[in-house]
Amino acid sequence: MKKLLIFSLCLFANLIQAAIIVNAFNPSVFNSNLSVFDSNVGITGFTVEDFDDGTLVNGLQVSFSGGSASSTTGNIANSSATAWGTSGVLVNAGNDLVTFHLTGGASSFALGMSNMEVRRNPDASILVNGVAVVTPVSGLPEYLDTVNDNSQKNIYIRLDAIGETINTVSLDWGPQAPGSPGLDGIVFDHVAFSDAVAVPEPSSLLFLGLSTLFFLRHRKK
Ligand SMILES: [Ca+2]
Ligand SMILES: [Ca+2]
Ligand SMILES: [Ca+2]
Repeated sequence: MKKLLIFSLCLFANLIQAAIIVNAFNPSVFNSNLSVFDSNVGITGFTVEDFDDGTLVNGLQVSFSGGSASSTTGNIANSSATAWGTSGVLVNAGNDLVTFHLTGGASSFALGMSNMEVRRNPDASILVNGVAVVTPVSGLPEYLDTVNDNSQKNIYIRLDAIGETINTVSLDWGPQAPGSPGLDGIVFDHVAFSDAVAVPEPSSLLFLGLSTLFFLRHRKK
């Protein structure tokens, strides 16, 4: 019984170490009433960056193709057709890797993506803390791409961390498709995140389990 309990605790500690839950939403959930949209995708109360200027909200930085992280960027465009919030958007501007840095950590992170083209970069994937969690983005059933060109919202994704902190979220284009007309230009918008929550270390969970065992043993006597 004791061995089983310790084994279960260790298993539990392992399970909560690396869980990123991917919640994907088809563009049909978009609503120009942003409080309705935020509710539809589960980000009510989150901190939101809508890219109406080149200054990012506190807690968010961005880097391009392995460059240094910055809280300001010039890669801003205006495109109400592809925006997931107000009309300003972030563009990759010829870079095949874009990384969002959560400087204080986050328990959830969400973003809208538009202008994706499978014909250019079919393997575009999302990494959390350097580990791939969605490969490829276009493989998600909620992904919409009817024009394979630069005029459409493709998908909104919310990532929820269980038992870990999100420090970085990267979009990695992967290799270009054979005969591709060039690197895909992608639009990001309505990036949202919630503060990190304190996560108990696996060792403290084990300590808690052993303390409980000790308590149970002594209660029996
Ligand atoms: Ca916007
Ligand atoms: Ca801003
Ligand atoms: Ca594109």
